[in-house]
Amino acid sequence: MDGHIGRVSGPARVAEPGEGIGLEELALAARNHGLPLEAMRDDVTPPGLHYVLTHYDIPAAAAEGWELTVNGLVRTPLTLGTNALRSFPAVTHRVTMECAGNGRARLSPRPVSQPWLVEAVGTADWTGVPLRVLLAEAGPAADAVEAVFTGADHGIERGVEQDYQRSLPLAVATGDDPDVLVAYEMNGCPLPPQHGYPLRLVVPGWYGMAQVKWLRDIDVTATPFTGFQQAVAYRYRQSADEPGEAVTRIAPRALMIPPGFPDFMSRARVLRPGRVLLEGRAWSGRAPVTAVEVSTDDGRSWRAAEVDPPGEHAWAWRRWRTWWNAAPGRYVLSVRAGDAEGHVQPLTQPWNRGGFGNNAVQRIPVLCLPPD
Ligand SMILES: Nc1nc2c(c(=O)[nH]1)N[C@H]1C(S)=C(S)[C@@H](COP(=O)(O)O)O[C@H]1N2
Ligand SMILES: [Mo]
Repeated sequence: MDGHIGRVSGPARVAEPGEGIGLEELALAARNHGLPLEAMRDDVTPPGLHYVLTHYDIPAAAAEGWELTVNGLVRTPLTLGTNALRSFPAVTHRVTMECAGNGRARLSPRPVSQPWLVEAVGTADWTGVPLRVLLAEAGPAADAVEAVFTGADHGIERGVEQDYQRSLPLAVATGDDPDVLVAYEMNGCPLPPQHGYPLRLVVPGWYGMAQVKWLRDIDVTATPFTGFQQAVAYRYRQSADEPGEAVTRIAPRALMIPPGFPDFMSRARVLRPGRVLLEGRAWSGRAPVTAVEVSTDDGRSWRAAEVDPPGEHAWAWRRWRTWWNAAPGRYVLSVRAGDAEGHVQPLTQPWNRGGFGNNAVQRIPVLCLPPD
């Protein structure tokens, strides 16, 4: 590690026992906001309410003059402006995106990083060109194994100066399940600056780290990428010195729109007795959601909720709902999803050092008031 950089950028660490969230984490949390959970009422998240996670600064970017290069082990290297990209047939996919660190703040011990609770999620209609169409144009060599994606943002992380870079296996990059997009529109408008203007990668079903924003280069390579965001960060590991396993697809999760009304400071929920609609969304990047269950007694008993049929948007969250007859008292509400591959959300979170892939069930304490 460079001595000067080491002074401003330390190694990864987990919090000391009892250590609260510090000012550095507060600064991250204020830059990288989550989805207000009530916004799950919308199929497509309204502009500005989708969660945001940006490691460094949002780069100054103009569509005019922006060039995406495709090079490395290809027959025909490409340089594409945004108008050239728009001349390919456009494809739109509705995709639920979630940060791999969602849920991290509840781990114990807590990995010190962006302290998400459960709200690092959003759903958008992304429009762009299928990546496989661009790669077919360029013609990867027979011995190519990966495509490496580089964003225009630059920073230091854990002592390593870098552009934000991630790779995908060539089979994923050139395949159609999921249909990876080089996107230039979000919800029918040019990408907002914080979501990657003017170009980003969208990898349906994968956690957020794969969805490279401010995309400027695609490099087809003969060897697997060993850059920081691939080989150091975003690995499931128990200790700092093991290689760990790559973080890829989104584990199943259901979230509830907190019912009733909140206290400003504590956000504790209050409601009046009677029939209460419990509703929210469920998704999985691994296989279709097959069941959603709700508990009103802190996970002791569960009953099935009604889930919308899959519909045409295979990579988008689905609405679920059930009615609850609330009597005065205190409750903890929870919801859990299971998918067609048999993955079910755990009641307690298995721990990993980076705090990735946390899909332990949400717990919502509520107070039901006595009748007026
Ligand atoms: N260039 C670049 N791409 C990036 C990131 C980044 O910091 N720089 N953050 C990644 C992470 S960790 C997440 S969770 C998603 C967040 O996408 P969003 O801000 O559009 O919701 O972008 C990914 N793509
Ligand atoms: Mo993320």
